[in-house]
Amino acid sequence: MMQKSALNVSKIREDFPILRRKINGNKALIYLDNAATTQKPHSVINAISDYYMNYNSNIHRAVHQLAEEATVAYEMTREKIAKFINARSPNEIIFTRNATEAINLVSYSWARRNIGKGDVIVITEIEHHSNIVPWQILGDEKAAKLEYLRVDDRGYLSFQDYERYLQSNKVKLVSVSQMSNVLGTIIPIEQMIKMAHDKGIQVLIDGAQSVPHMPVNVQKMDCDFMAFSAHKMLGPTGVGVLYVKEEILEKMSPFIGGGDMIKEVHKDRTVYNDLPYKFEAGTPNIADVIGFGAAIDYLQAIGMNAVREHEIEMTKYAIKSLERVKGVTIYGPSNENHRGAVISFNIGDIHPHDLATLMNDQGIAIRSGHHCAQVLMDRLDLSATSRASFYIYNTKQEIDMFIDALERARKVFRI
Ligand code: C6P
Repeated sequence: MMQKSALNVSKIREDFPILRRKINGNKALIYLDNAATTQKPHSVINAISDYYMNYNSNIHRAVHQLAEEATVAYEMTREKIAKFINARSPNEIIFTRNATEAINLVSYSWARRNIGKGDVIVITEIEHHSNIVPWQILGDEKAAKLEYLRVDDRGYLSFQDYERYLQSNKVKLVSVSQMSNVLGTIIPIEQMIKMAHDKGIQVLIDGAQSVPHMPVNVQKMDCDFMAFSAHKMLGPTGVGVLYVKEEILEKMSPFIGGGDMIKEVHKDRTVYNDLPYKFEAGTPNIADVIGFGAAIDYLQAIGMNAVREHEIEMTKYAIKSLERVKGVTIYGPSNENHRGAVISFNIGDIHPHDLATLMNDQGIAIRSGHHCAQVLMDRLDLSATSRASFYIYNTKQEIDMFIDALERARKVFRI
């Protein structure tokens, strides 16, 4: 079957060596766990090994040629990311280990100064644990309150609740995920940010699931902070990004103290380095930041509008196909324009771990469990779901094979 797609998927697939892997002896790998982490193209793998083979060196310190080359490559990635999300300046881009650390950086360096007793942090019921636990820790420490915006069964937010919290004049921070990693729901964050800013409240966007899958423009959405991870967008593990508006970053306290984040250290005082280095203490993950630069190049070359279009097409096809499977319940918005390419579902009373194990027998990688979103699971009265999530290299043929495998599983469990 010819595939209609905004992307040349068969050409893209050639760039990903792992897609030639066999699972369980002879089963072609069908990788549908992209919300957890994506696969890496040759260009990313090569950029990392090129650094280690040809110019491995520490950065920002020495004057020798290797150090100069490594520094330029590292800083080039910062510039590429700034362009990718349309930040005003590369100084607004801080490298972290992952999205989780980026959110924690905001909680330690900004929120501990700006949130106090009786203040309120507003998050939502769809949040990943990474956007819940840091605020619980802060709330316990500062006697601040954490409020959850309720969502309906499809993951749509209650704007009435939101309006009510904002009116209370106690809210100091709104921190929301742009796209749910369980339901796929895309949150209308531009509207949320505008409403918060009208009250002088800062907004953090957890972009871990959105930045890899759709065009994201931080100046247009006007968020104050945004966190995301390289490994969910073709890049290596161990690198995350925190975007912060420069005027806010200038007033933030350091996160971790040590080398590279300082200009001068004396017995009794330290002068911190310029932005963004003040927030990057110690030797960073140089090789993987450079690898991330190659991932950004790859995504820029195919275009984020085309990525989003391809995923809408895949999601629509997958939902239609899944709906025909007897006993299936699909969670999240039914309109593919309101959601990303992540589909959580259950079939009858088959436990998601059992289903994922049967899928694996057939070479198909899906995720099962609570997806680090237990508050949402409680809200939906579920202990777990199965989850299939797509990216640029997935095809409708793979979805057909996934559906065939589900039908076989259904028979095994007599559903
Ligand atoms: N979600 C998933 O399978 P890290 O682990 O820091 O790279 O990303 C954390 C994170 C934050 N926010 C959202 C919305 C996320 O989906 C994730 C990671 C993975 O759904 C691993 S649990």
